[in-house]
Amino acid sequence: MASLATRRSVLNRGMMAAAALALSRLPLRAFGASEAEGDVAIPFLEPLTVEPGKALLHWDELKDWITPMDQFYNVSHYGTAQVAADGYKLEIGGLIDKPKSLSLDDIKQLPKKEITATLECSGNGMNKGFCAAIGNAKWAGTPLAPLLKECGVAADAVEVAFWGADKKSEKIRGADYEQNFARALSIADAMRDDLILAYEMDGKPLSVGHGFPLRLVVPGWYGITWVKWLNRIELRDRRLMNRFMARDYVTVRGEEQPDGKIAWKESSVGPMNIKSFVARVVKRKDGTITITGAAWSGLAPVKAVEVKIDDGDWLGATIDESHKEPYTWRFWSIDWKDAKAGEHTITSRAI
Ligand SMILES: Nc1nc2c(c(=O)[nH]1)N[C@H]1C(S)=C(S)[C@@H](COP(=O)(O)O)O[C@H]1N2
Ligand SMILES: [Mo]
Repeated sequence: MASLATRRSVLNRGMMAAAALALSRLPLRAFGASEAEGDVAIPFLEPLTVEPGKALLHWDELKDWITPMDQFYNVSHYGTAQVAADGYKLEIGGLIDKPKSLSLDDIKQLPKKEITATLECSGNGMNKGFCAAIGNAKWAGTPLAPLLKECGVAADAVEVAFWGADKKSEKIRGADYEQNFARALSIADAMRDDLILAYEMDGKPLSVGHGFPLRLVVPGWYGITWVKWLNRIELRDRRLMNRFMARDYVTVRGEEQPDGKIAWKESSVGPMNIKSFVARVVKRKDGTITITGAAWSGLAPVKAVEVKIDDGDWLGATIDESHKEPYTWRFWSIDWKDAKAGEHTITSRAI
């Protein structure tokens, strides 16, 4: 999980997904429902492989803005926690005036908010075998900020830690410590008005794998912060420096200093970086090649997507305006009219 960026860079380059295709040599696969009759998908020379039975995004079939549940990835570092709704409690404690203990029904009585947001593992795109750990879903639950305010956050609290029910023994300097999964946010980040404690995904109760009965949803931030099986929220006066804050999910980034030198800085993963991906290539009846893909970023919206074929110029792609929310991926497409038979490389970038 390393990224290099300098402060001077003008464009934020997305993950440059290069894909080679053969326009004539590979057998053309017949194509599914959403395309016009006669369209044929052109397979990539280096297809992304998805392990059978594993829920991962099938990029080459990308057409649903909301990711089908059976393609929605899972990452669970300490295995899957089985939490019964019966007897479940969310404890809110630490540096607050009024600690709370809420059942699932108590939480469902609170104001409900829906937000469609793209969830991506920060490791997504690290290597060819891990390019499909992303999905878009409609999450519903209760907003976090009013609940924290109601509890009365103490003046000396600096951080909010979110604990999951899943746990494992971690070795720290030679000794073993049982640890629950946890991530923390600064008070300011936790008080954003669009964070929710979600109990629904796409209109249904969260599945066990996605965090039943409750998970934190942090729109625009990488998945690591979206704590599943959430059962404790704790206000703290010192920073949590556990495995998932301070050892793993730490990026190394070169930042240009005033003297022009690069200083390497490590920081905990936070908002999502801008990325784009070439998903599908389809040959139309009239010979036009339509290239489609997705682009997404964390807190700032995607403004444009550009596509390059082989060593050609960057060409502006059309962004689908019918499907957008502030924290969701955007689908894009571009038509290529004068394609010659042979192998080609397609690269996309988002701005
Ligand atoms: N309790 C808990 N929450 C967790 C994790 C975990 O291991 N335990 N993994 C995180 C990571 S790294 C990611 S990418 C997302 C994945 O969410 P999903 O499994 O619902 O797709 O959950 C996050 N929340
Ligand atoms: Mo992740």
